[in-house]
Amino acid sequence: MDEGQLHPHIETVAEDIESMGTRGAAPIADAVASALRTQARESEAETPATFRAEMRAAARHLLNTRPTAVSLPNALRYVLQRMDGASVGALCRSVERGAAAFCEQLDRARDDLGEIGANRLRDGDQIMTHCHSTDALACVEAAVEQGKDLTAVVKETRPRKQGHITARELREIGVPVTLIVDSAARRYLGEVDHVLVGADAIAADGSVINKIGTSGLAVNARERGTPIMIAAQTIKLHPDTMTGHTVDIEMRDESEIITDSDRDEIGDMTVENPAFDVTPPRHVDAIVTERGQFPPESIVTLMRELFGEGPGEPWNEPSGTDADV
Ligand code: RI2
Repeated sequence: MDEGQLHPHIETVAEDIESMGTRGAAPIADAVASALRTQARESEAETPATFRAEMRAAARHLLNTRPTAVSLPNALRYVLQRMDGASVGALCRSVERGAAAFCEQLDRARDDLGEIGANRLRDGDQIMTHCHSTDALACVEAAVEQGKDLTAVVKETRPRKQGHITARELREIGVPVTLIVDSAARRYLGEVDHVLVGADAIAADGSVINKIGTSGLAVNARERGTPIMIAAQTIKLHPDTMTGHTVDIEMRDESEIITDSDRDEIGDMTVENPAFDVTPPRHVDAIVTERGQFPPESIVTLMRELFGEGPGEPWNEPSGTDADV
């Protein structure tokens, strides 16, 4: 369909996600589900076929913003798979219902995950964090609400220093924070009781895709005997990986890590800025979800339960010429 029929809100949401104004799996998922709802509400489509085509085009536009954040396609899948009805009105209502249900589940999932994760944290424990994860923070918040005293070693997390957000939010709930540069992590690993991080995606074999630096941290934590706990709602499970697909690692702009003048001074070189890396399951102790905690190797069972043997891609145009399916 003509992308001109996309509601301007779709473009705004896509830009926010691309520029990381909206970031983290749950906020991204919430934003795209809500964007589909706006697209549906404001649609001027006159036929069900046009309405469906508009929704698919909106989804495709959102889909291409951040390749590694699997919550994005999972949110789109959830809403589009529930799009149903014989009239534009009925279709629209089904999208609104789907988006509302999805966003409500997200809120509940975070709380449930937090309660489960908090059970792994004991009074007096020290955690080490990497980047900023609302799911990881939910575990700390729930533990604090249970009356446990925790302290945190917070890695600043180059290049965008999202560790600062973690530090601020931990301070807001009264957790004492020690901020360190990323390369100092190993020095502190012997003192901490848990490495607690989030995930951007979890593959069927239990590999964890998270902010660049997580895999090195996990290797060091293993060597020090520090348990590694991943907090990840089930929207992070990557159903495509059940059929052997690998996860695309987003490469971000070099301007996040070097200024033009520094670059000019150094001279000709290649600069690379991968946003994420892959931690193999053998370095992970537990994946905490809203459905319970799992050893990484058994996450595929949960994935099959939630997604079946392989997901469809509801944003693709159906084959054949009549798009009204
Ligand atoms: P929540 C972040 O990536 C971090 O890698 C973090 O661990 C992960 O998303 C999950 O965050 P980015 O969006 O969904 O900052 O737990 O690139 O908030």
